[in-house]
Amino acid sequence: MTTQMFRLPPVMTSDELLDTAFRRVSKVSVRGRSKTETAKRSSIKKIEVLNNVIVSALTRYQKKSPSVDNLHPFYFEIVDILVGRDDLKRSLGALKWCAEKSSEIGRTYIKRVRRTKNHGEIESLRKEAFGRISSLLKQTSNSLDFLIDAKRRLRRMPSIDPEVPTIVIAGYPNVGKSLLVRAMSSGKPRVENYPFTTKKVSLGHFDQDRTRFQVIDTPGLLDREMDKRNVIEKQAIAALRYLAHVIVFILDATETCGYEVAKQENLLRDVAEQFRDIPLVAVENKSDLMKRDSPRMRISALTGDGVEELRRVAAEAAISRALEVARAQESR
Ligand SMILES: Nc1nc2c(ncn2[C@@H]2O[C@H](COP(=O)(O)OP(=O)(O)O)[C@@H](O)[C@H]2O)c(=O)[nH]1
Ligand SMILES: [Mg+2]
Repeated sequence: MTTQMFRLPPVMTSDELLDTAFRRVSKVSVRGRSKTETAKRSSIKKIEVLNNVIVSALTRYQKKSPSVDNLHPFYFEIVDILVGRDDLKRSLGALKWCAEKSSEIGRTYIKRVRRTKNHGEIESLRKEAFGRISSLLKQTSNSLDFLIDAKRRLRRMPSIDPEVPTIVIAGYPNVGKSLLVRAMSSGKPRVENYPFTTKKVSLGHFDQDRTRFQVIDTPGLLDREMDKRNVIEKQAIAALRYLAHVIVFILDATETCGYEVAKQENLLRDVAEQFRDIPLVAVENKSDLMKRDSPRMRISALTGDGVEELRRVAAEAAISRALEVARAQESR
């Protein structure tokens, strides 16, 4: 399974590719023993060059594009959201078709040039071959444009390793998610794109019992009630299912975040429902601001109080979930 980021190769538009190919064609210079032989060899070479430049580019685009089917399910979902896996497959398939068709045209015309006895026909056959290959490539321009656009969209892919046990932090805005990612991480968290939220997610790491864990927050995703979301946001959230080994849900009992506790409890229920099979730890943050008894773990992302204990609990839950996932994959 590919865990690397899904990247497409650089792709040229059909016009750019034709320009490149014709520039190469213009450099062709061959000689034969007679005028007719020179004309034949030159036309054959030109058709070959045009065809080779186009076919090798199209083949390269196709070969260098990672297969969607081998993607980790987290990235599979994200690629599907960002570009649509069916459209992506269709576009790559169109390139393959175009490359085959172009080779076929090239072969046919080279044969015809070779066979002709009529000197005047050589040049017109070459022109015909060029015309047919050019218009074939123009028919594929939509697919090339699609891939160029897809590459741009895929820049919003987060570079997260889905094989690393992952703690996903959820909760309303301003409850302390970002600060907690920072408090739990050994270094400074990285800032990443996540599709369909304009907000950046923080991504940190820590080591516990010689295992590396990653912690990620979810602004714009798991920070308001589920029924307020559109289809795409729901899909973006669903992708988290393949990433999260444990969810840490933050409550802010001080309500300095601006949301009533009752509302926060509703979101907690939503998230628990959405990620039913994934362990969930609910914690109360900002313990430094307010003393109170609670059956839940109390922490302060600001002072670091209880963070060590949370790291231990979350790591333990993440490991058992990771084992469960691995076992489920084996028995498949
Ligand atoms: N006193 C106190 N303030 C906190 C604590 N955690 C977060 N904050 C503050 O709450 C605000 C929102 O925190 P932030 O991490 O940005 O919340 P997010 O929107 O959930 O990511 C910031 O001003 C933080 O400094 C805490 O444990 N104690
Ligand atoms: Mg934040």
